[in-house]
Amino acid sequence: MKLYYAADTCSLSPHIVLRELAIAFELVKVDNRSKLTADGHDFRSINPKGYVAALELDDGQILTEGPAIVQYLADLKPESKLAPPAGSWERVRLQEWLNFITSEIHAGSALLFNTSLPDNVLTIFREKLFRRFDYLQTSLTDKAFLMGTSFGVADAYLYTVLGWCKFFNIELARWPALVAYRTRISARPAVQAALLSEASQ
Ligand SMILES: N[C@@H](CCC(=O)N[C@@H](CS)C(=O)NCC(=O)O)C(=O)O
Repeated sequence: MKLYYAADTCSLSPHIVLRELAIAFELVKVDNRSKLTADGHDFRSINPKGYVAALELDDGQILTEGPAIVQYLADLKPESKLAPPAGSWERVRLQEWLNFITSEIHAGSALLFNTSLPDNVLTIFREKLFRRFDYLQTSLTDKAFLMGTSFGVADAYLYTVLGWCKFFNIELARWPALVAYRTRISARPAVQAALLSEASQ
């Protein structure tokens, strides 16, 4: 299996999941500006959407979209319990979280990277994002992880996108449950290993 990734992006989420599951994989860096892979291929010929993450399976199929990739990976090792069984009500709850993260937090934060937008527009997007953080603060006040007591794929994703606050000068301390959540997840060996390997490539 190969994971196409770029540092400091959403591909950290499936990267963490691969390491949590102890699945053998190759990491291939993508230059998101030139769209070239570190081994010299045009990334768009691998993923025509032109963005990371992309997972190449051993049979050559390419799977894209972070929420789909992490669920696919978790289902390879159901005993890891990184996702509830497909078809269960709990799995629907996981999908509810993944969709919230992708559409509200990931997409909502991505807008803030666009510094060509006027300040008043960026303020509107920031305030909308802050309302989503308020909701997360309430949700994570009385539980360690999004799905309850154990770490799962939605946590790998939320951890990843919350990490972008440093790029927008958003002080996460305003949401103490989110700070504690990030600290808890940062301490996981798989997370440390993923961060280290992305930083050293
Ligand atoms: N819908 C995609 C979005 C992926 C995405 O936004 N990737 C960003 C990095 S976080 C990217 O590679 N952007 C480069 C580009 O769009 O050219 C997913 O959820 O996987």
